Amino acid sequence: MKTYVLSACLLFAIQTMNAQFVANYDESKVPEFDLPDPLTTFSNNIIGTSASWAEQRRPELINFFESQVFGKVPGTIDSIDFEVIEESNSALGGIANRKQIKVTLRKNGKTLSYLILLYLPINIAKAPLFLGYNFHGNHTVSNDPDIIISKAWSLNNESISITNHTLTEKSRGMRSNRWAINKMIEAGYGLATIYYGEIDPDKNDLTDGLHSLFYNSHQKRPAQDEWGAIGAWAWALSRTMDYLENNSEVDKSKIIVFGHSRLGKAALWAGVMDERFAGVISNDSGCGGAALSKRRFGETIAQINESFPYWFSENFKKYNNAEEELPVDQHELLALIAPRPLYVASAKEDEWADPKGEFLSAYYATPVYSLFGKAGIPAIEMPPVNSPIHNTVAYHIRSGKHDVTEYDWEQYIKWADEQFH
Ligand code: GTR
Repeated sequence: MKTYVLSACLLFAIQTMNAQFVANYDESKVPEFDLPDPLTTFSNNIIGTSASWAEQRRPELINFFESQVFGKVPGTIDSIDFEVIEESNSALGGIANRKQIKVTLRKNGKTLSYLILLYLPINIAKAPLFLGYNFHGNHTVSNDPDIIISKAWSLNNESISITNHTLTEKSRGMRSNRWAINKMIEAGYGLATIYYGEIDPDKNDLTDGLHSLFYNSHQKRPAQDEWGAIGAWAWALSRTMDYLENNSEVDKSKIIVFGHSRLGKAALWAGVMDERFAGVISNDSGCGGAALSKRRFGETIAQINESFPYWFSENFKKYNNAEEELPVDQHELLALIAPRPLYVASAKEDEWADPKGEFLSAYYATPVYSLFGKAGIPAIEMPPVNSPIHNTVAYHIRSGKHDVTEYDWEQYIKWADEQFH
């Protein structure tokens, strides 16, 4: 009886603790931690060449992130079709071509469809391209009246007129501030974007969306080491690449995958798993993205798994309040992108995402880039606000909040010009 009372108290205390999670924003309270060396294998072999990185270290790190963090993809798709359902050669006031492509995935007799919205600059035979998810429907990225409105479930967001989990005409163009499309097109880049809710609705329910195609007849959830929502979002970026690499107007050697916040986590994971992506941009991706978990600054593993229990694999929950047990950290996720160009960006007022942890992660990924003779982050001191470092590994911290701004896109375009043109 005593034991029961004690454990009930303990349970209550833990629940209360979670409900009242107080993020640490005090640098002096960051715990001491040992950061794993990306160039030492789990069995203590030192990696000294790019070949041994590729043969020994990269596979074991991928294996860890797959089975313990984002989760494995349980198999392959039976078939995939691409159909251009709408197009124009005079979009955005005549500066771009537009295509809307319906992708249909089939498995186990089930089907999932989503739409790619693609803008390409006119008069460029093969354009480099940014590919990234949007949060609230393709029609929110531009005022373009011909963008098809998704019927998929959406998180509500009254600031952009989304209620009843339904996307409507009211929010057309309301997120155009996050997508500097004219700047991209004028600089000679295309944009491909997808509404992430068409792949897996962002709610605590893994019975629907992409996961359900892969289930056997009685299954309701992925297995312990299988994908959560982020894994599904990342995987569909690769299916989108399957289309883009066969579009003759796109330069398939210059497709840069981009994502903000939770979708930045997905972009990083897609960039790791699919080496067809020539570059990766993580905008304010935070915990489970670019930020080091072991710092426990801002959002922590326990907190993200509590708020979003369906984002990562079940296995990742083993590390709730046990970051010291993790034999990896997120700098190694970044290192898995090497030698391809990688941009990590933070925002000064986005402490929840731990800007310093995002910076240090890029810094500690640098030795792997050095193995390939590529320049990363040269010094451990963070650069001042709005003073980007543009190397193969790039970083900036801009003034302002958790967001994607014109400033961010100006930097990404400038850096992409240096890396890819
Ligand atoms: C927050 C979450 C972050 C980040 C963010 C976003 O609620 O805690 O990890 O993903 O959402 O996606 O905007």
